[in-house]
Amino acid sequence: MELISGVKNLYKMGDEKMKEKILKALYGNKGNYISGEELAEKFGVSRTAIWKQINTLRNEGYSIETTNKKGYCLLDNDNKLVPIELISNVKTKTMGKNILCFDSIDSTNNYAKQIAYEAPHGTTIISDEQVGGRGRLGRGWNSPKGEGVWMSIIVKPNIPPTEGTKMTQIAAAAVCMGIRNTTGMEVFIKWPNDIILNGKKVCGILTEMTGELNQVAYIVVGIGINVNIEWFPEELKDKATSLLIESKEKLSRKQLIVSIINEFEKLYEDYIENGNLSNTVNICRKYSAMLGKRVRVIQGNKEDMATAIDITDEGVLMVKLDDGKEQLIMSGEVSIRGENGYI
Ligand code: BTX
Repeated sequence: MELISGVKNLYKMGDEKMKEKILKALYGNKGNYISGEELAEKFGVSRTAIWKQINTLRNEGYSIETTNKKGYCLLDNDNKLVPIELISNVKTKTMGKNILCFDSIDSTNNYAKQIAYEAPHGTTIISDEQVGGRGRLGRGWNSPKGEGVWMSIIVKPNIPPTEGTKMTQIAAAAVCMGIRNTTGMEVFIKWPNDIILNGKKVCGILTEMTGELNQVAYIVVGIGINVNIEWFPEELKDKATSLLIESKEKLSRKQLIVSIINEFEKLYEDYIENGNLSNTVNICRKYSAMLGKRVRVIQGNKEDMATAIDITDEGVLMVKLDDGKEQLIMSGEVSIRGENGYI
């Protein structure tokens, strides 16, 4: 597990701090040269010290060009996820204002849970790849390197645990709007935690909560989006897709991340500050992949056919069973599948 960089590092002493400062200066001047002399003067260190840090940054994967005369230039590598770049582009108060980026990790949700108590609200963990990505109920989540958004946001809402499932609805609405706004692609929400594109799963959300009986300590909202994945293993081929497969275009993960964090904060604040879930629910209804459709309601060994008829103001799915009875479905209790069984 290698931490590329993060604001957390700013609190470390010496080299790490200097490296972040240099990166920030290069990033602020992206595509242009800054001389070693200028950097050395600016930060009160020798040119050799600057050169040493530049080499470390290069080893971490940053594309930094050097010429003797002009100095150093950070090249625009659109696929590299850099905390400062993401942090300076989000238009939020707290969400995504502390971002940690990893090269590889087991699961961003696992890491988020490890640091959740000390991490500030809104801290976001992103990894280029996950080697132990998780879905619900111990299922796996395929997370290949450089081709997806694998991220977890830590939130600390002042709510009782019974309200925690609303975070999944808020995240689903934010991802749906984020993808629609940045790509124009017509994605839909399969209640409670999947985003669907052309009938296949393009994103999954895994919300994990810790707390006392009456009070949530933290919630980790894990979001996995198949962005530039070109192919899926045999067992996923029929049910999974990516934005690239459907649009035939490589897309910017950065723009997508920034847009989702912005949308997430808006909907989150609306609910936490104003007790208003209606914007979230309206998005979940408007872009529902389920309403009016036939669904299978699976509870333990029991399976019933039904029609999805509404998402309530509380974000709960209402179905009409074939025997005519209406039933409210709480997420986590029951598994809902499309009629064809794929998603
Ligand atoms: P889920 O339980 O609804 O879906 C998991 C199922 O989806 C798997 O059993 C498999 O059939 C299918 N699947 C696996 N990988 C993919 C994929 N890349 N695309 C489409 N379908 C797939 C969904 O759980 C919640 C997934 C959350 C993933 C994020 S990524 C960041 C964070 N960290 C982490 O470990 N999980 C979350």
